[in-house]
Order: sequence, then C-alpha cells, then structure tokens
Amino acid sequence: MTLRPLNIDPSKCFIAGVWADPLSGKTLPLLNPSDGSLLCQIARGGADDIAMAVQAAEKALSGDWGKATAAERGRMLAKIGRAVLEHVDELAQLEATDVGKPLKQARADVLALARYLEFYGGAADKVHGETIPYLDGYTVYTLREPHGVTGHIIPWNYPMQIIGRSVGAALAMGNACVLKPAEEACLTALAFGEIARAAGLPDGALNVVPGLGAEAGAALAVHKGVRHISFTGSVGVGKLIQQSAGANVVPVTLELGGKSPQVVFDDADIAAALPFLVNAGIQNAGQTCSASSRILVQRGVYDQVVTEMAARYAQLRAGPALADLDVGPLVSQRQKEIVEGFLTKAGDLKIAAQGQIVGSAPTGGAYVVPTLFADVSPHHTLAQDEIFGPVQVIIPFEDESEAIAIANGTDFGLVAACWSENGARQMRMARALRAGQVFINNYGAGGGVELPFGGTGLSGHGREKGFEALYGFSLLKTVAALHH
Ligand code: TXE
Repeated sequence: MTLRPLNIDPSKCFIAGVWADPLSGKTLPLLNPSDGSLLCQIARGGADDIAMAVQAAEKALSGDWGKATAAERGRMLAKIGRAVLEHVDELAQLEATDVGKPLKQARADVLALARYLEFYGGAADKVHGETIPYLDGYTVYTLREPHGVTGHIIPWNYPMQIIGRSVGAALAMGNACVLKPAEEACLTALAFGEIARAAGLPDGALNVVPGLGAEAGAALAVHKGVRHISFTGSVGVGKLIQQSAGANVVPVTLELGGKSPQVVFDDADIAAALPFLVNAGIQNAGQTCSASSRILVQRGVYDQVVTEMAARYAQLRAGPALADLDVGPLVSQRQKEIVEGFLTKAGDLKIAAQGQIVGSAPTGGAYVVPTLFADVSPHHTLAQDEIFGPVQVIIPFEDESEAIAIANGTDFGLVAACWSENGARQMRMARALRAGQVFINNYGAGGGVELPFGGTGLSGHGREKGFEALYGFSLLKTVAALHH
C-alpha cells in the first residue's frame, strides 16, 4: 500500500492544516483485514490532541473560514469534491485495503463522497431563514447560523461516505469540524483532510484526530468547546455520547445501526426483489448500518424465495479486498469473533445456503462464510440483534398484520422495505413500518445523498443527508425587531 500520492502521515494527527505528532508520542498498529499484516502505525490521539484540534477549529471560525460567505463555502466544497474525484483510484485502493471491502464497493464510496460535496456545495447558499408575520410594529425573521465547532465520531465501515454526509453538511453551514475516525480504519479520513487542505480549505476548518474511542473519542464528546456532536457507531457507545452531550447540553445526532427488514408479499415481483434481498445483506460483508438482515416472506412465495436466495448465496465468494469478489473480510478479528459468536448461537437453525471463502484467501484474514438461515423465529437472537456480518435470516409470515408485527418487533427502526404490486398495501405499509426510511419495491434507492437518513428507537435520532442535515448542523435564531 502506498500512501505517497495522497501525502498523508498516518502516525500523526491532522490539526490546523499540518501533521502533528500525538502529544503522548504514542501510536497504534493498523492491521490489514485481508491478511492480518501490519499496514502502518497510526497516531494514538488523546485529550490533549483533541483540545488542540478544538482550538484550531475555533481559530478557523474567527478567521477566514468564519468570514466566508455561504456561496464561498459552497464553492470550496465543490472544489474539494472535484479534488476527491482526481484521487478516486488512490482513495478507493486505500479504503478497500483499510476497511477490507471489495475494491468496486470502495470506489462507489469515493464517488459518493464526491457527490455529497457536490450536493452540499450547491446547497450551502440555499438554506435560509424566513420572515414571520407578527404584531404591528415588529419585523420578525429567523437566521440559520453555524453551531461553531462540531465533533464527528465515525466508525470504520463507511469512512468516506460518513465524512461526506456529516462533515460535508457541517462545513456547508459554516461550522469547523473535529473528526475522530475509527481506530480500525482511519486512512481515508486523514487523506481527506489533506485533500481538503490542498484544495484550499482554510487551516483548522477540518481537523482529524485518530485514536481509541475511549481516549480521543471520549475526549471529543465531553469537550466544552464542541457545540454539536455527530456519532455513528454502536448502541452502547451512542448512549455514552448522549450522556456526555447531555452534560454539556449540546445537540447530538446518533446513527446506531439496525435490524432492517424487507417484507416480501405473495404479489411481489420476486425476480426484481431477489438481487436487493441478497445484496442488502452482504454489501460490505454485512457491516452496514442499513443492512437488511431480516427477510420476511409471505407463505405463498416462501419456498420460492428461500430457494432462489439460497441459489444466490451458494454463488457468493469471499476473499481479499483487492481481489474484488462479492464479499471481503470483516474489518478486524474482533468483528469476526462477534459475528462467529452469533453463528454459534444459531444452534440448530436451518442453514439454507452458504457461500465460500476462496482458497487464495490468506489465513490471517478476518473472513466469515456468508450464511443464509431459513425458517427463523422472529424472537431468535439472530432475528433480533444486529449481527454486522454477511448473515441473513428468512422469516415466514401469513398476512399483512403479522408482517407488520414482526417487522416492527425489534428495538431498532432504521430502514424497512415492502415488496408488493398492490398500491394500497404499499401505502399502508409505508405508514405502518416503524423506520426512518421505507423503500417500496427497492432497497436503499441507490443511496441518494438527497434523501434524509436516520432512525428511531435504538437506531438513534437526528437526520443526516439531504437538506435535513443542513438544518441539524445549524442553529435557528429568531430575531424580533420593534420599530415604532
Ligand atoms: O463500534 P464503536 P465498534 C455496531 C455493530 C458492531 C458494533 C461494534 O453492531 O458490531 O457496533 O462496533 C468510537 N467515546 N456498529 O466497537 O465502538 C470508536 O473509536 C467516544 C454499527 O467498532 O461504537 C469509533 O470511532 N467514542 C455502526 C466509533 O466510536 C467512542 C458502525 C464507533 O465505534 C467510544 C459501527 C467512547 N467511549 C459499529 N468508544 C453503524 N451504525 O453503522 C468507541 N468510540
């Protein structure tokens, strides 16, 4: 792996536009999930580095970045987006290697990052307040102002996409960001800092501090200078972040994963549904917050769907990220152990089909055999808990009301899909499904950056993507002027 074209030094933090040694002098090993080898040492940032990064962000806000007009910020983001595209090959290679995802999926992530920047660049000067009719003698209007310094704690599964949707939106609204990437995959976050700097983003508008969650992450979440926190990750850590933010009374956006169902009715176009049913479960080896890990199928087409999904599973090949197969390794041995723990808990559940790990996959890689279970009870742990691996369960149901009860019968509420050719049923299901987004006869709608995204229940709260993110990353101020 070469870091040279991207000009990054992963053993350092990126603060105020320069590479800074972590103040503790400590580093952490970063491993290649495809073979277990050491990729490089990364900075083990801590509270002192976070404090420096927050200070750099505050300085940017009182300097050029704070003074930039909305149109200037928009142009800046668009320019960074174009710079990202100029580095599409290097970034895709880096993301694939670091996360372990197949190269074509990593490439799609780079394109998504560029698209976020294009979208938020164009939107920056189109978010405005309103005038409000009020008592005689008053002029009342609202302003949308930046929060100030925003903290972004992101996971390892989609670093570039999550940077696009959260840092992109925060910068568009004039905030200055401190980004804490995951210790398992932080290279593209660092590369993005450098690309943005080279494109002209003022120093300190974006700072990247790698490190452990309990150290750098926790320090960012409690820092009093941080005015908004955006977190994507596990439910347990999300609760901690909410507590920290609560102590400082700052808003948080939490995106915490799910157990998202696709509901297939007897009248569905099964041929159209099949690729979505499988891909939504195995993309990024199932390590996707919106992964569809539960497939609910009505009795009339149950056997057909099981047979046809099983046939697709039998063809799935898992192997090294750069071999660009269907499924890569999981991000780490720890993640592999979590998923294998679920496979152990499967007990005597019926395995409908399994893919295979290719012979050339190195033994040190974090590979898990893609596995499809059928006839699963909706109450089984595999049908209730987020697995975050290439594992799906199929659950039969009799009628619409049972489908709704099962679909809504977990603690999560991120995504749900309904497959049916009946228009009235589509509308009923769209309302009945408890989720932040519902897809009818598709899954994910191609991931469009325009579509607000977020959850309910243990899936979190707040919305990223689309214009909603811009509202979330801004402070609404009401001005009431009395002028007799
Ligand atoms: O997440 P963590 P992990 C789920 C998924 C997965 C499980 C564990 O089910 O199996 O979580 O993954 C930082 N204060 N998701 O352990 O720990 C951490 O450094 C502040 C779903 O990797 O939540 C990283 O940057 N920050 C999810 C980020 O939080 C802390 C994506 C996420 O790590 C911290 C990832 C602390 N005390 C996992 N502890 C999704 N929604 O897509 C950790 N962090």
